[in-house]
Amino acid sequence: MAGCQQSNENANTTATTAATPPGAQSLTVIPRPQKIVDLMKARGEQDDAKPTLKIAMPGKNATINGSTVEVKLELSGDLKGYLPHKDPATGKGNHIHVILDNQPYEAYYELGQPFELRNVTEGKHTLRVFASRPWHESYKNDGNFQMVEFNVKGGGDASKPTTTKDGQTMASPTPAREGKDYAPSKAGDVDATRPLLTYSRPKGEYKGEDADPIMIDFWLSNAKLQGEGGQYRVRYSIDGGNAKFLDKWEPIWLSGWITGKHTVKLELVDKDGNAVDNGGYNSTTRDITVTR
Ligand SMILES: [Cu+2]
Repeated sequence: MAGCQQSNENANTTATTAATPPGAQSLTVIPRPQKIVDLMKARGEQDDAKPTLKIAMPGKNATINGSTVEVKLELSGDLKGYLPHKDPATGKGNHIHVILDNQPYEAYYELGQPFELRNVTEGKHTLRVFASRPWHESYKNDGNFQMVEFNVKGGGDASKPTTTKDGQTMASPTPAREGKDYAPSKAGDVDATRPLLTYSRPKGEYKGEDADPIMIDFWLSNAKLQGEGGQYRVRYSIDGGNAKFLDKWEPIWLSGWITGKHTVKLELVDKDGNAVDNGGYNSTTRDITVTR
């Protein structure tokens, strides 16, 4: 009996496909990791900061000629020592999450120089920004989020696949700027005054001790969740599995990820569980990879 069961288990676990099937892993929500609690203590008052972030460029409804869009941000408010900066030793630090359309965010560390959105395709786009901590948890105070719409004329070639030139800096007299080559995308038909869920984490690749637990975090505009006196809920599902709900606007940490590819879906729903659409941005699925 036992031997039979064991061989079945082996058969199941070796049949690894591209995406992890639901049920192959059991995820649990765990409290904020001690490592982060300790970091917060070490940071002093910073986690009580109330950053105010404004997009100085591109201007609201501005038209940009060419495929490179310069982003300039103004950070003010009650910062309590909060300052975006990448520590060269650890590669970590406070940073801004910058989101073109509904693509995965990019990290922007040194606000003294512009961040470049490169190879942006022609047409209408949105840009969303908010200040985050070294472990990618966003500040959630009023004022720490801004979205603008802008237009690109003569932009990047949408028919060409985008190649990331990470590490491949062209010879240039000016220091390399932070920036990102973008895959083709366009703005959703989004209304900034309506409920808007902005997907933030997780994204990309998770390795070693960063792969467990993994944080889910998002920004919420014009909507209050049920646990905070509102009518909305955030629904999430991992690897296409059962829907779970978040009724407070705060991050959660999920433990128990198995190695491989996973999908994370976040959606804003109303009190009846119906999806609340806003230009397609309120339902986002990201692929992440866990390696060990
Ligand atoms: Cu981040």
